[in-house]
Amino acid sequence: MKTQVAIIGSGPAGLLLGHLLRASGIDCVIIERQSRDYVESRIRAGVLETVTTDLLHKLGIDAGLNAAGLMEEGFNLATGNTLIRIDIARLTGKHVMVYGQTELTRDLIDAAPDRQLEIIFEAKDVELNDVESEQPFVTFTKDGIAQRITADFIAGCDGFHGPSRRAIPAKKIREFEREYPFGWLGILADVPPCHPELIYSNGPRGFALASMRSPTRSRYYIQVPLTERLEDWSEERLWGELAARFDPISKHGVTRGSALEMSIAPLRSYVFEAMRHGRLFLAGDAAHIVPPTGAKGLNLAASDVAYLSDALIAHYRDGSDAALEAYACRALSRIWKAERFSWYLTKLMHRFPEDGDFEHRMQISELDYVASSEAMQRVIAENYVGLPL
Ligand code: RFL
Ligand code: PHB
Repeated sequence: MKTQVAIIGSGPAGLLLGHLLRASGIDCVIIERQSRDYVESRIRAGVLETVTTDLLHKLGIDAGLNAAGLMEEGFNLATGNTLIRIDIARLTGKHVMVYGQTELTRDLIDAAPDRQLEIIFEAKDVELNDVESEQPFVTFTKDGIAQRITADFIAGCDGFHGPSRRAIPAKKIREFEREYPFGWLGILADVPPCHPELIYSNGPRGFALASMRSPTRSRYYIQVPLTERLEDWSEERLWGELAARFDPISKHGVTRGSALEMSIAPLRSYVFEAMRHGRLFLAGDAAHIVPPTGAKGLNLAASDVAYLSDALIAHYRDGSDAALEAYACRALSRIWKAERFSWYLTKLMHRFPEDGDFEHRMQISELDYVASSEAMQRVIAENYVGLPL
């Protein structure tokens, strides 16, 4: 089989890229390791920047977003018993949308057949070959049969654990990494949110986040040590912890309900500084990871593929490779700024086991400063809504 662009991975990066290329008449195939059911049921991000929602509107795959997305004009940082509202609408003239990655992924997969975007699910042993040549190809097995797709380009959109990054020789790369000594324990439940807008809290019991998916579905997280296992947490214990943190500061208090999902995710900052090698281009979590504080991961995947699709379209339409040459540099400039903001907010809002009283007072003092300074609030708001492309 032959195509113009072979895309590895059907997460947000691969799906958005596939649709953007198809909208310009470029042939592409998405090769995904997991089943459709698995991909559609992963619970992850919830906050979309304008960069991401603009792509959905441009593609016309926005019925779900228009019907169920919640416009957020502000969010809150909290210390102990005080809420600091960051009025993003007033400070930036923009907003973010609460719309789940799960729903966004489902919308993009549902829209694929009508737009002749082929997605091959359950592709095993995916390998990238000859990426330095003019004729790279991807091999895999599907239903026990060996397959080979030759392409002009390969887009590695296969997340942090996929094979694309490893197809780049070690001597061509630089990696930057920071692992955090804690994870986020998350719960999703069909209960009304405790507060009209998100709350990121750094209280005496550690970090917690109150988020939502809809007026009847809540998403909460708390910071837990990396040694903690899911089995250590009954739903009851987690609801008790959330109530202790959010009842004093939220408008409605925490409503308990049975969990639709509970999981622990480690926190990491990571940048892989070779987003291109020959005819292979990386996008999304395949090339970088941010801690979820600040909600940047999915949005960075979207901005990467906005740059990459423009560059591939210029190649096919105008015969110009200038944008392909500039891709890594343009994408990394935005990625590093999002890395900085996610790291900053993570440092500000979590309890680090190695920190003493002094560092904690520094956090409290900085939050106190944020509460009193519109300039500080504007910096946070500008980063939260997403920097321009
Ligand atoms: P994905 O979503 O990981 O998709 C990669 C796809 O590649 C497939 N794959 C392979 N396919 C073929 N062959 C192989 N060998 C393969 N190996 C892997 C995978 O099955 C998968 O389908 O990467 P992508 O597309 O780059 O998207 C990135 C986002 O998913 C990620 O950055 C966000 O979820 C991060 N994130 C958040 N981002 C936000 O912008 N806002 C948020 O509010 C937000 N909250 C979060 C988050 C991530 C979290 N976790 C679980 C890490 C909250 C959490 C808890
Ligand atoms: C979520 O709703 O899952 C969410 C919201 C904000 C974040 C991270 C995750 O910063």
